[in-house]
Amino acid sequence: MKLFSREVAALAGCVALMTAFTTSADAQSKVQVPKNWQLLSYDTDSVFGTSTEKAYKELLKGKKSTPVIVAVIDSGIDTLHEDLKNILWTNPREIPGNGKDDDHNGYIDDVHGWNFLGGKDGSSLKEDSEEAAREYYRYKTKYGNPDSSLAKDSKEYTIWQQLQSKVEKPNSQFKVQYKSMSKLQENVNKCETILKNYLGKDDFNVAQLDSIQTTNQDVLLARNFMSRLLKSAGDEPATFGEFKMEFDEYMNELKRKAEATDVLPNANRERIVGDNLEDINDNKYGNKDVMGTFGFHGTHVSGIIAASRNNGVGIDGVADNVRIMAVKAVPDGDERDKDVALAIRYAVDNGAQIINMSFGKPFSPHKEWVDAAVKYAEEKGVLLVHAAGNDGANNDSVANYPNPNYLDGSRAANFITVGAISTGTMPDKVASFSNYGKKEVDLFAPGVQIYSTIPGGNKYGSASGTSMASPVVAGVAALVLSYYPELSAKQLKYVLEKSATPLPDGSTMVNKPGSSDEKIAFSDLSVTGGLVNAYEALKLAATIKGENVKGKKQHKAKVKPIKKN
Ligand SMILES: [Ca+2]
Ligand SMILES: [Ca+2]
Ligand SMILES: [Ca+2]
Repeated sequence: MKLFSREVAALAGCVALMTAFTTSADAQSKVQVPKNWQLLSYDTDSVFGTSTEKAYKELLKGKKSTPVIVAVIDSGIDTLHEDLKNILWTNPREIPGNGKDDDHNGYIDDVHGWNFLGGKDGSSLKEDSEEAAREYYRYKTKYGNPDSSLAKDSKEYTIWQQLQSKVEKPNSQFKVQYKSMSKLQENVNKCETILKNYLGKDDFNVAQLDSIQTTNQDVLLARNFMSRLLKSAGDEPATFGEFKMEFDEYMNELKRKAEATDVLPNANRERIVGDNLEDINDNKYGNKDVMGTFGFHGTHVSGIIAASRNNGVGIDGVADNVRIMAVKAVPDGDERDKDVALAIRYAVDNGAQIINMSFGKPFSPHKEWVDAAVKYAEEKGVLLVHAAGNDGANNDSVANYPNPNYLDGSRAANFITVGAISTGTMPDKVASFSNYGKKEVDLFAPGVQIYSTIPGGNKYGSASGTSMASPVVAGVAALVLSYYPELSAKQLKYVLEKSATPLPDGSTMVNKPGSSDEKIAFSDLSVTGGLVNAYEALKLAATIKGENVKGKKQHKAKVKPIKKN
């Protein structure tokens, strides 16, 4: 599952309430922060950003860097976006569009990456089920019969009971919720049609709505309804189109949960992708379409890492010498262990040095496949950066996959798990949705109201989630590696974590994620107790003798220089 936009869930709840009232009480307003707050510093800007701009100014002027390939395993990327097209990885040995696998890596015409959700006909799997529903269905055939003589004290039976309480019991609740939200969705759609016709525009924002003057009662009602709805979404300058995309995603999630026990969880996958889901060696499926139609999430994540800096348009990514490799493996719903494992292997085999993984799920039926891929990345010196999750949960006690804990009991040394902090000026510095864990979450990074690239014609917008915090860290890792290319993945992890900064004295107590009023020391929420800091990481990297001479040579020759605009 993609780990962002949880605000939409809250929003949908608040909208449902709001529609029941007729008062014009303003929805909660958000603190205005600079759009690039994740790059700023506490000492100069009073936000808990990464001190990236400070690092460029004070540490990196005139220094040489080496290109770093960062794979983004995600929902696809808008490869035509003005702020991304120049920083995409291009497979140097693949001739585009000739229907041949020129570099013999098993994937035909993989120019900017690969789509493991692709079908033979060029289409893509957008909607997949959730892993809990897939597991529920699998176990049901075994344990679903109440007369079953299977041992009720086995470990499997315990999992079956968990699945029942996670999937079966809340199902009727989700059905009710989906039904009532569908009514709201109908209203949204009706108002959308009225307003688009009246304004003669494909999209609109709050200011445009508020300036409508008319005696047409339908238009007035639609204006009032929509204006309040968008204001409650908070994330200014949200356009209706932006809101609609997130709202639809929320509705799809609700639908998946409502239908979890009624539909065959593998049907879509089998129809569109058609691989053998139980065979990891059946690995040459998918297609070249890394863009597709649902790349909001992957496009946003990629911009955070590496959107072209100082090119006069859009935003600045964290790192200025990165090539983004697009590996599509995350649909709406939960990603498959098989795709995750093969996506990691694809990235490693094609030269990625860092892999961003802004996704996660509570069950992993083929963890052995993912473990083997993580181990493979570890052997090849590739750093994995993973989002901690958005359930406000403690990862030390709640499972969140993938994770660095191998089934054999050992632990991956190339794996960083990232929690999200909020804008520095707010009292709740830790994002209320962020997962945490003194053992399982390594550090925190900005993950609320992050402004980045979105697909559909050189657009930009804000999103929140540990999905946004993870690429901030991947970006800082890439920045450090590009100036210190001899660092191994293990050293890179050490540098980022060792240099993570605590909250300043006097503000170390934070709201505990997932609770309404409990406080906790920020230092107890992660292994390092700190925030990623590019400035401190680069200073520390300068003092370390790198051990990765081989890796440097291996990747250097494969990358073309970035075209300047
Ligand atoms: Ca190929
Ligand atoms: Ca080709
Ligand atoms: Ca830019």
